Amino acid sequence: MKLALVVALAGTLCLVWGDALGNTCASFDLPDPEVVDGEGRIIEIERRVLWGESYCKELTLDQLNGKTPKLCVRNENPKDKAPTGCLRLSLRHVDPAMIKELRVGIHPDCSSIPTEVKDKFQRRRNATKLTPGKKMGAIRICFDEIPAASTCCETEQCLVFEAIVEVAGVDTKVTIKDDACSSDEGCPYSIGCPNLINEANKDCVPGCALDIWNGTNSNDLFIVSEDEVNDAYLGLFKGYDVVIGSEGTEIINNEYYGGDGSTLFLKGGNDEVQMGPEEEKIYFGKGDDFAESIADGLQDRIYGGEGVNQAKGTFDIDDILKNMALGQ
Ligand SMILES: [Ca+2]
Ligand SMILES: [Ca+2]
Ligand SMILES: [Ca+2]
Repeated sequence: MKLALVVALAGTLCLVWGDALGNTCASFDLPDPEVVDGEGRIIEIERRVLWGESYCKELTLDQLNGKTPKLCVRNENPKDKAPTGCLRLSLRHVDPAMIKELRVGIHPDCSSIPTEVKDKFQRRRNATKLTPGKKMGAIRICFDEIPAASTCCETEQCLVFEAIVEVAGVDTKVTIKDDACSSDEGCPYSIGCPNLINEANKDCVPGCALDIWNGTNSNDLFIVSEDEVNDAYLGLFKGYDVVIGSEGTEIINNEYYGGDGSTLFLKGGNDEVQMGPEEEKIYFGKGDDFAESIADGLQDRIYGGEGVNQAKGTFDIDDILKNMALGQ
């Protein structure tokens, strides 16, 4: 009886305590991962993970040295084959020496952003408080800082950003300039909870020197580690898929399946992508890379990076190709 009362009291206290402290995106359990791959084989996936959208937005700042300044949002580089749970926001084409202050916040809803600066922006960085040797080009925010009343898995949140940049000797407040954002500078920001696939999960036929990584028919996050000996062959299947590649070779097959889109960060190595009928963003790095496209009526973006890069197949007129030569 006494024990039950203590447990009940502790439960109530926890609820009150939880409310007082405020729950965050990191407070809620994520759904169980998928149990079969896109071929219907049973595979072991340990868990889902929170993963933020990647995008770049223009700023209320004129061109600097002929380039358009942008804010780019990325998930931090994974550590130990898993996401860190934090996002990194960096200013492109702005000299870090010009940046006086950076502020970022993410809230559940663009219509109810707190007005007080300290509540509106969960993270703030000021140039006057920098440790020596550090630069002001970027700021981070983590899922355990984003207030949440329920799970953030597959939700659209609201991102707010401000910077103070010294332009021609004058401290200037800079915000995001984008049609998709609301007047008080809130931008829609999606948070997903893909299956984390961080190891090969299917044997290749004997004598084959590829490691096969099969995805599921839902959203997957593939993280290929740098210590892979063989080339990695990845089948993404359906869903919205993200691949964090390695400095080695990734061969991506998206040709037959299609899905809700994919974003591929393939880094170095001679990487190859057979593109599918979906909206694809491909960031190749160093190395001689190859993409084969099909015209699907959706805007794809293919960035070749360094090296001799080639694109083949059919394209839509609004596809963006950078550092990619068109082959036959
Ligand atoms: Ca998938
Ligand atoms: Ca690679
Ligand atoms: Ca390249």
